[in-house]
Amino acid sequence: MKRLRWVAGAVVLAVLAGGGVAAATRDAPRPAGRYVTDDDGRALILHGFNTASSAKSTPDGLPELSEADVEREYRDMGTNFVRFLLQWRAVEPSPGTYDMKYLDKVAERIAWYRTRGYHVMLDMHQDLWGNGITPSKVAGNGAPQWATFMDGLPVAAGQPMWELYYLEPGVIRAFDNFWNTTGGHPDLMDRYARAWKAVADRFKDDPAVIGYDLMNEPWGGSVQGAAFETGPLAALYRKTIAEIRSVDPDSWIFLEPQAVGVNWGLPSALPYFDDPRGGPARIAFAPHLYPLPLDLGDDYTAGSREWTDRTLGWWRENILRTAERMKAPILLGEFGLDMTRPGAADLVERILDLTDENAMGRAYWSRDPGSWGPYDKGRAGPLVGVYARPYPRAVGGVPVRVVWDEKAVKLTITFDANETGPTEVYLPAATFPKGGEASLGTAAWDAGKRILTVTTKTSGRLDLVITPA
Ligand code: 9MR
Repeated sequence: MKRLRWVAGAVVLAVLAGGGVAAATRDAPRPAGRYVTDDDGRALILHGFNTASSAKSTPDGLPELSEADVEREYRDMGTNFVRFLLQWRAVEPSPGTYDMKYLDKVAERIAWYRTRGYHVMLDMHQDLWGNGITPSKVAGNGAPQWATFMDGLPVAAGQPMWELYYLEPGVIRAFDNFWNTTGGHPDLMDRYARAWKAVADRFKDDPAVIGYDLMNEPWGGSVQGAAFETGPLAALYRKTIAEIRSVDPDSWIFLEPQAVGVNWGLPSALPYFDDPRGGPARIAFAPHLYPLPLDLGDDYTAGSREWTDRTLGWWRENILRTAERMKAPILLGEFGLDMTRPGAADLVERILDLTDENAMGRAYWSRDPGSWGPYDKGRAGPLVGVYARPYPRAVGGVPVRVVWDEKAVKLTITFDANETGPTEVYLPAATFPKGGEASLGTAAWDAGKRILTVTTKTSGRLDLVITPA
């Protein structure tokens, strides 16, 4: 039964994706070679977590997280990035009023990351529009009640998967009113864009804040696919980019495609966006990856593993193609699964390899306690070992390829050196107990942070190989 279900799902996916997949195999795109950069212009390999799903339902919109949690995460896994969840309901509790106390509390949490050298991306999170749309116990979150207009349409309780609430008439109408495809609420998108301006104004000078993820997993309501992505979604992005740039010319802006379909490997139609900042654009593409067989409850084993691997291939090609059109670096903003299921650690490893090889940052969903997360009941689970992986967190040039060979205990970073600064490599204790040796340049080992800083030539293509000291 279960097998039938995913086979059916995969067939539907393959048929839907038909055109895109056929094109994909003819001219498989190459990694974009574009990177999110730090203040010195070094390429960043962003490696971290979504923090945290708990923010969706806390009354104050803050995740359940302490500074000790951040410290533990760094000690255990050496992450350098967090996709930090914000809630529009908390930013703008009533129309035009921005809650600066909430933003101060967000700033306090950002400081926990800043002192440990992290980059923070703020994510305006939503699922199923808002906390107001669903019967209680269902995880709708994000939009404030005042921006939720369901026009009396129902949302039936008891859906077997949370995503199915997206198909309920009340939820669809709430989105249609936001996108103003109903014609009844022309002000809502502007309000959203101005809420982002308030956030950007608050954080534009915070050196840890690398940028803004404008909307989590956009859903078009009754307008779907290319019509949605090039229509209302692009309109929202243009408005919001303009508002943010009116106060903050420097932070990166991360844009997500429609989630449904694209998360499974279908092509996105998201267009190129102009960045009015003056100077090179700082717009990045931030899709998610949730292979359909696993979404439907299967494991990364046997036949479903094969279909999942095909999905990863489609996803890679279609994402690279969209990023090329957008001329944008790529951040995989979410991937994740129940780590206690068979094959789960293998899939995470695969996705880490895929992102390394294709110049993408990544953020695992999510850093909440439980079977998906790194810790369960306070104890480290199987994810911690996989995620504590050697990686160059900043590169003094443009990376061409990063390859972690666990068997040989060898990390190879191929990059076109420029003059932006030294390369910093995180080396976990399990594989590099005494730190690392660099094949090129001069290296300094910080045993406390487990960072090897390598100063190399500043021009030409380099193969920097790191092996255990
Ligand atoms: O893991 C989350 C689950 O506990 C919630 O019920 C659900 C609805 O809020 O959201 C899940 O997280 C999703 C995230 O918000 C968006 N991308 C997919 C994530 C996993 O389903």
